[in-house]
Amino acid sequence: MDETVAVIGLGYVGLPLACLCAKKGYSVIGIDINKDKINKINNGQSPINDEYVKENFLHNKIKATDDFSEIKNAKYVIVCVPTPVNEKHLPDLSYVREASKSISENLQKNHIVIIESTVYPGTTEEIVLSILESSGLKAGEDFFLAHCPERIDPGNKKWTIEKIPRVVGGINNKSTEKAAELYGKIIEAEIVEVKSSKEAEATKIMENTFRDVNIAFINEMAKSFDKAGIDIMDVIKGASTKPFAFMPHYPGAGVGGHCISVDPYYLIDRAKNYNFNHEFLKLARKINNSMPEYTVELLEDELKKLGENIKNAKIGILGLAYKANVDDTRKSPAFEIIKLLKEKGALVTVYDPYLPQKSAVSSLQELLNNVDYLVLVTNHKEFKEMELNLLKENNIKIVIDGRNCLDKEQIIKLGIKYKGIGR
Ligand code: SAJ
Repeated sequence: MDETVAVIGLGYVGLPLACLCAKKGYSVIGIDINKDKINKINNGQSPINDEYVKENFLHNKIKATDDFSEIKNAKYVIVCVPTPVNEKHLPDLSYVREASKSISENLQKNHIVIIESTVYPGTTEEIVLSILESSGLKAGEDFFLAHCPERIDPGNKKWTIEKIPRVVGGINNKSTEKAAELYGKIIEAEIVEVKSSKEAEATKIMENTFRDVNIAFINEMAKSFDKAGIDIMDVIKGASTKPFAFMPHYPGAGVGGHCISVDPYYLIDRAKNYNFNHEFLKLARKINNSMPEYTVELLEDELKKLGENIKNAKIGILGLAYKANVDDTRKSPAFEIIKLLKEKGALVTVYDPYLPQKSAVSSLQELLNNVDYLVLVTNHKEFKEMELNLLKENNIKIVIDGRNCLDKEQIIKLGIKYKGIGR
């Protein structure tokens, strides 16, 4: 087998990985179910709006296809398919199962199969392994199987895929070694081998759950400080002067994205299997899921102070994306905020410069012409840098700053009511 890498799933994780492997000299077979994506890649176009991909898109070294039999020509088969939760917050491993089945039908001796998708601890050695062994080949001997959690941070120019350390754990030592060998060649950072695929799966879940609980902590502090009249951003600035043991997180209108708002549910559900109740993780999810409603309540409080009613109030939503300067709306809190406002009879106009096709207007000025109140949900640089006098000129009466990213003092000086989350 030549040094060919097959990447299954060409999204925010798989496509950067495919580009990195091509950049490091591997032939790459990119497999996806989306024909439009396949055609775009084979025509030299990136199907996603991702800086790293745009800069490293060696499309002539990436052959995109939906034909799984192509993996027979590869040495490595890396699975980067989505692992969402359903509407009941339960893990949905259907994509991983489907990919494993398709791989199993084309599995070859000495294949090195690596799962990068975020899954709960035990998935690789319990679910994936048995599907692959239905090929008749023996895991750990005839083929090798490991987990190496993805650590992509879309839009992060400093921590690009080749710069981020990786953790690798196999279903046996040989699998760990063989998988680690690939990452040692493509990643310019530390590759850490852990005891098994379970420890590798648990590493990713823990690092993202750590973030979720810390965000929930600061969100609860923000709610408390709102009542106490304390400016939490000032307090975070103060606490951040502590050179050890404090790690700043920031309150906001909610926790979106396909990682932080999802991964904890994978562990919460898995732990039921061993009769453990993750009450703390559940509480953190509950707090973070309450932030969209909290943001709407802040607006209602400010409207009441002006003697205004939310019904028929003309409200502008700044930002649909789940985080700053990306066009990704997965699990964005904006959707819950819009839904709640509409349920209360408000007239909602959405503007996100990264999502023109999902915006009701084509510019900030057009938005300001049509609304009386603003709720900022995404701290895009366009909003952080906007000329605040524009708000005064367009008679904006209230600004709810869902990411505490605007100049509170200047807005108040303009005679506009300002409320942030915890300030
Ligand atoms: N958020 C807060 N307060 C914070 C940080 C984030 O409310 O202090 C919100 C954001 O607005 C967003 C959500 O949480 O709605 C998630 O933000 P994020 O910065 O964690 O962005 P993600 O979802 O892209 O997380 C990725 C993760 N990377 C991987 O899973 C490989 C995460 O582990 C990283 O920590 C994160 O990027 C990062 O640090 O940028």
